[in-house]
Amino acid sequence: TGLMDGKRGLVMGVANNRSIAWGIAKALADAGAEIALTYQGDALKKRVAPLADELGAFLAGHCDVTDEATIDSVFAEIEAKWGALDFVVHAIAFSDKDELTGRYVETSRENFRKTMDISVYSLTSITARAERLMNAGGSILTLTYYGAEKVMPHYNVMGVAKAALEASVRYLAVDLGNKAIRVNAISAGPIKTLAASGIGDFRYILKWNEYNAPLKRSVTIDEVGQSALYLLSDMSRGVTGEVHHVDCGYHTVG
Ligand code: 0WD
Repeated sequence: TGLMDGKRGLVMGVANNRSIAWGIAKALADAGAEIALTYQGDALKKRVAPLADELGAFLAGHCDVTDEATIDSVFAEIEAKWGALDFVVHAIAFSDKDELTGRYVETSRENFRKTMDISVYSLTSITARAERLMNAGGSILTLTYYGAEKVMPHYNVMGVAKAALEASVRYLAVDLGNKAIRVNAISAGPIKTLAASGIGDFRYILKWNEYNAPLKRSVTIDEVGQSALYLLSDMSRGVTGEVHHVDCGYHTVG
């Protein structure tokens, strides 16, 4: 029997088979969970549909988190199909790549707003919907990065957004705690994904982590998936409001 047998949840942020959300979805499915995936736009639908098939997951539709109506429609699909929800994975972030290089001080108001809206507010918006469908024992997980805690080269406005995301995790954990719903984050080490390729000098950051992390390598999406399994399962039922580093130990030395 699997750790996640009988549990059903939504995984948001699969763009392709290199996405962290994909590593998490695979680990959940292997452990017996039933999964729903969303995609952002038709271009990604073509990528995500075959991945959903691979896991026997259902496609809960298009979701652009800047458009509340698309979030509502995803949750309506899930309510119609399952009636309830045990977990949600939020693996979504965006910033204009022209501002993920050079100096933070040059961040534009427009991109600051957009980055905060997509990368921070979306967790709150999704959590509010999830709360209505979630059983006691529900678990919500988001993805963050060490650039929230320390200045990392080129991470800029995304570091400021991740700091706000981590604070959101703590506030949401308090709000939902009396319903026995937990909210946590994984702070993942750098992994070469579509989103990461927008960050200036990403290969250098990756190498720097490999040289300096205690485990002397970078993490994989499967390793993030395994740790996510702990935070999304009843194994971690005493854990909420936590930011758990899955970074080969880099945060202890960086
Ligand atoms: O090194 C890394 N890759 C790390 C990533 C280290 C630590 C944390 N993270 C975080 C990211 O900041 C993000 O929150 O992990 C999360 C997942 O990112 P990822 O797996 O690295 O990147 P990717 O595979 O590109 O997935 C992010 C997806 C988007 O992909 P693209 O590349 O098309 O922007 O977030 C989704 C989209 O699928 N996304 C949106 N979804 C709904 N509405 C939106 C939106 N407006 N914008 C982006």
